[in-house]
Amino acid sequence: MRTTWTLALVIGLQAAPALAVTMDEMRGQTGYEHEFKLLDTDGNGKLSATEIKKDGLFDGGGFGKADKNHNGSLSQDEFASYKSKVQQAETKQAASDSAITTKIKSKYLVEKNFKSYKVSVETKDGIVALSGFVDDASTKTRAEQIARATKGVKDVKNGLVVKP
Ligand SMILES: [Ca+2]
Ligand SMILES: [Ca+2]
Repeated sequence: MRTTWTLALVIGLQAAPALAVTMDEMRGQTGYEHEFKLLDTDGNGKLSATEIKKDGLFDGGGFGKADKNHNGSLSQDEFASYKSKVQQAETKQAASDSAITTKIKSKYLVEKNFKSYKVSVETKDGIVALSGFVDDASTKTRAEQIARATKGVKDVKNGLVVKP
C-alpha cells in the first residue's frame, strides 16, 4: 500500500505543472477562437486585411507580420500566434512600466526636502512623465535626474511646476 501511495504522489506532482500549462493554452486558444469568429465577418474561416482592421493590435503592419505564409489572409493559427506574442510583450511592458514608477517614487521618498506627495509619476513604454508641484527649480532638476538614472527609463518628460 505504501509503495502505491508514494508512486501516486510522484505522478501527481509531475503531472501538475504540465496540466497547468495545458489549461492555460486551452483557455488562450478558446479566447482567440472566439475573437477570430467575431472578426471573420464573411465566415470563410480566414481573416482578410479588411476584417483585421477592427482589432487594434494589428495596427501598423501587424497583418503582414502575422501572415507568416504570405498568402494575404490569416488562418486561425496565424492569428492566435501573433496575438499571443503581442499580448505577452504588452504585459511585459506594462509590468516594467509600473516597476519603474514604483522605483522612482521610492527614490523620491528617501530624498531630503522632497515633497514626493506633490509629484505624480507616470510611466508608459519606458517614458516617464512627471507632474505636480515642487518648491524650487533645483528640486525640479533633481526629480528629473533621479528619474533618468532609474533603470529601464528611456526618457523623462518633466512637467513639474515650481511653486514656492
Ligand atoms: Ca473572412
Ligand atoms: Ca496566411
